Parts: sequence; structure tokens; C-alpha cells
Amino acid sequence: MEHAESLEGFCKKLPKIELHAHLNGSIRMSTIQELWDRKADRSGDLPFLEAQKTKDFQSAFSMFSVIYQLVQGLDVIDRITREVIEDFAKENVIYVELRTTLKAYDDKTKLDYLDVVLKAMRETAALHNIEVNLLVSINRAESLENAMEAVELAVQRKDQGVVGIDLCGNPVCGKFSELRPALEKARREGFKLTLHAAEIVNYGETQEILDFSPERLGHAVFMTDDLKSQLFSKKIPVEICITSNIKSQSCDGPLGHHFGEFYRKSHPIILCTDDMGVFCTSVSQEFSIVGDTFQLGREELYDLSLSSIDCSFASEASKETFRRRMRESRTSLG
Ligand code: 6MZ
Repeated sequence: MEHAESLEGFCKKLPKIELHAHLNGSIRMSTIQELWDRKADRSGDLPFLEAQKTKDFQSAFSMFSVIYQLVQGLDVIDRITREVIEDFAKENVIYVELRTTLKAYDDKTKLDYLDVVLKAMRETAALHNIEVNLLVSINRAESLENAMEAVELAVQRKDQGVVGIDLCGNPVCGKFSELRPALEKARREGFKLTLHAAEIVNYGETQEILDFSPERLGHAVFMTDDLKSQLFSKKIPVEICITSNIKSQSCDGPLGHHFGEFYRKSHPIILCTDDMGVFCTSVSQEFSIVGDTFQLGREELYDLSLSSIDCSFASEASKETFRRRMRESRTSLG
């Protein structure tokens, strides 16, 4: 049957949820440019643009240092939180789990940072018919002491939209095993956990992470057959970030991406952007990519979006609301 709507149009209209979005990596390109233009001591082109051209995994990380030079202060954090949520809402994302590493600026504490993000989340969500929760990130390059502090701050704001803890950061730095006590503490405090895993080849650590059984994993690119079969039998949902993996050269292209294998095994997966500013993507685009590459029909894309809801850390009542919104949209989707 011919569809009046293009695949891109369908994927944009499809209600979606986003479970893997780093706040600073999701910054709008136009905002980065504006912050750069305002900088008194700039010379030459925005280094972000230069960094975006380079494509290996470590140069993807160099973009975060450019962002951090420009995103200084809670007023900017407030602005980018609002803009990122607006951008998700514009493409019919009905629920987002944003994640961010808490930072202290001048006289402002990490708790101030957390409060600014939570307030901006609440206010913007109310304006745009989108629900937003927060995961506090632990950067694996940080000390255990810092990781413990992040969990303690998350505990202080548990009833205000913090639903989980993420382990992220440059995978060549730090070790899961050394930060594990902070993640155990988070678990004791009732937080759900999502851990970046297997973004580079590190089978030993991937095994430790699987043994730890977090509620979700991010990426899961470099897995042996044995690790994959453990993952499949444990049914740990995986946040899949295709454009991020391609642009950081963790895989050759969409066709060779492990989405195909995980999808065929009916393993729980969620299509995510990772860093929509850094990697110039959107959740709608991630759906279009899998529709095109793996020949998924509209029913299958709809079901993929619907099943992602089960993997979220939202309350059961919220999940029911998302499912209802998806059902209601079904007839108008084309
Ligand atoms: C691992 C990543 C990442 O926390 O300052 N981050 N960690 N793998 C990735 N794949 C490309 N993309 C982003 O957002 C930016 C931070 O998120 C983590 C990095 O630690 C980065 O510094 P926040 O809001």
C-alpha cells in the first residue's frame, strides 16, 4: 500500500521516547555558535565545527571540552536545558530521560546546578506536553569520592525528578570496578541504573557490568558472542545510538550496526540520540535510519517506539499515559 506520508514525515509524527541524551552533548548548534561569537578572546572558526569534522572515537570526546569552555555558568545551563527539551518536544518526543554530570561553577555548587536543571525541566515540560526525568551521570574519569557525592546529591532531589544514575564518560578513562561502590549505593537508595558498556573493546569490564545487572545498558557495541548471549538471556534493555556509533567510528555504517541483530532477536532496545548537538541527529532521524536500512515498516516502527516505554524509568502511571498517547496517535499516523 502507498503511503501519503514520507518515511521522514511518519517518523517525525510518531510519538517517541528518548532515554539516552546527555544534556551538554544535546546543545543546539546555534547556541554553541552564539556563545562562541560572544566570547571576547576567540580567534578563527568555532573549534567545535573543526572537531565535528574529525571522526574517530576520541575526537568525538574532544568536542565536549569545546562545549565546556563555552557553557560556563548556571544561566547557560538553564538555557540549554530548556532548549533541548523544546527540541525534543518539537519532534513529538513525549518522554525524555535527560542525563547530566553535575558541575560547580565559581560560587555555585553542584546542588545549585542540579536545582537549575530540575527547575528548567519542570517548567519547560509543562509548556510543551512532554514529561522529563533526570539521570545524574557519574563520569568514569572521576574519583570514587566524586561519584559518591553525585549519588548523595541525587538522593537529596529524589522526589523532584531524579530517577536514576548513569555511568558515562570516555571509556578509555577510569574503571567500572573502582566506581562500583557508588553504583551499589545508588541501587540501595532505590535508583535505577544505566551504564555505558562496550563502547570500545573491553570484554573484561563488559563482563563485570553484565554481572552487576543494571536496569539498562548504553551502546553495547563490542561484545563477544558469549557476552551477547548473556545479555540476551538477562534481557537487559540496550539504548541504541546508531548515528553516534557511526560518527565516532564504532561501526562502519547503519547496515553493520548491531541494531539489526538485537532487533531480530527481539531484544529490548530503545533508539536514542546520545548527543544530538554533537552528532547532528534527532530521534526521528534515528527511526528513519532503521526504517530505511533494515526495511522496517510503519507498524514495526510504531511497535518499536511503543515497546521502548517499558524500558523507561518513569512511573507505571506515566508509562500508561505514554501508551495511551501512542494509541491515540495511531489513526492519524498515516
Ligand atoms: C560516553 C558520553 C558520550 O554530562 O556534561 N558522554 N559518555 N560515551 C559517549 N558517547 C559518544 N557522549 C557524552 O554531557 C556531556 C558528557 O556526557 C558524556 C561525557 O562524559 C560528556 O562529557 P553532560 O551534560
